[in-house]
Amino acid sequence: MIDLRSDTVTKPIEAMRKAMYEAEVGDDVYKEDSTVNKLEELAADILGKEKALFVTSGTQGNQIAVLTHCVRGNEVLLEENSHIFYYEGGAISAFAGVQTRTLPSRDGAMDPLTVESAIRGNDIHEPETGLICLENTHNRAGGAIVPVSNMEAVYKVAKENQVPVHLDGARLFNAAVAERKLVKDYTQYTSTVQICLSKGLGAPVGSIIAGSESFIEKARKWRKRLGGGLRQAGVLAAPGIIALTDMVERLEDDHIHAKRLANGIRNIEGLSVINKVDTNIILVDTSEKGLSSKVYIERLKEKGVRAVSFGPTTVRLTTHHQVTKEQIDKVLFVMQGI
Ligand code: TLP
Repeated sequence: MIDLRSDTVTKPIEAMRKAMYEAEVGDDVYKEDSTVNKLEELAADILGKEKALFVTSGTQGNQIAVLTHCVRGNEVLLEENSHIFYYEGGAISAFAGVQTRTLPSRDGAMDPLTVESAIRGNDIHEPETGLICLENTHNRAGGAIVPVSNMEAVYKVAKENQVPVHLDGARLFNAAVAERKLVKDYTQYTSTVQICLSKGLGAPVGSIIAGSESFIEKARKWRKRLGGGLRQAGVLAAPGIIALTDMVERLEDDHIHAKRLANGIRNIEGLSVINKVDTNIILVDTSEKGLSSKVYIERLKEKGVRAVSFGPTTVRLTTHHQVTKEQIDKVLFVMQGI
């Protein structure tokens, strides 16, 4: 089976399993796990923030960020197809008691003027804007890179209005590698950031949130309240260190594979690639084949290829470190036959 459902399906490489076995551990709720501490220091440095916190998942990291930044009754501005709005089970309203206000975008980049006009202040009738959320790369926009210049413009507006900015950077390293930038180039225009260790970077579990020292102290308490205070978590942090040190540069291979796959798909009658393919995600429209995404995905599965639906006639294919060039060519062969 060639599994292109997501880059979350990747299994830890041998060096990660070895590091898990050998990890020095302690009780992380007492901040005594030296491997977790090392991962958090490394991540804070890479992300250009004062402190970082190891959390169980991207979803938990985003939720902790909203809980820490906001109070109940706040409004959160976020892109209309963002993961926090679309795929987190309504958690920000369920847990943080905030309401969402979604804004349109072009390939994940919201217009700073639209953001500015959506910010609400202390009028007695209105909810106050507690947070602006960005996502880079943007998943539902097909792994699209939100330009640093756009992030800078949104951050400027946010600062002028004293509203914090949280970045869902689940795949931020994909953007940085594709644009030959540092992740700090993006995170300098955010108050806080969440990055996933368990997607293209290949760790089995975990995410990082990073921000100011006072933010992370409050976030640590929210993590505990949510049951995310882990004990000998060094066994999970150890592969995270390898993810950040050894697995970043190789994301370029995933991007090369994605472009190869997209180019091949463009030559198949009845299929069209509907995203820019900036990074490791390809969105394919199946409508001209007269097939729904569900049926198309079933046919792929029968022939040993897995994908997910991103809409009635949209299929998402995602490359990752367990997909080789030969497998990409095999997928194209399969798709030519459907
Ligand atoms: N995305 C998953 C699914 O939830 C859709 C995927 O397969 O792409 N932010 C972004 C931008 C994400 O894409 C994801 C996961 C998350 C946050 C949540 O991360 P986890 O799965 O660790 O909670």
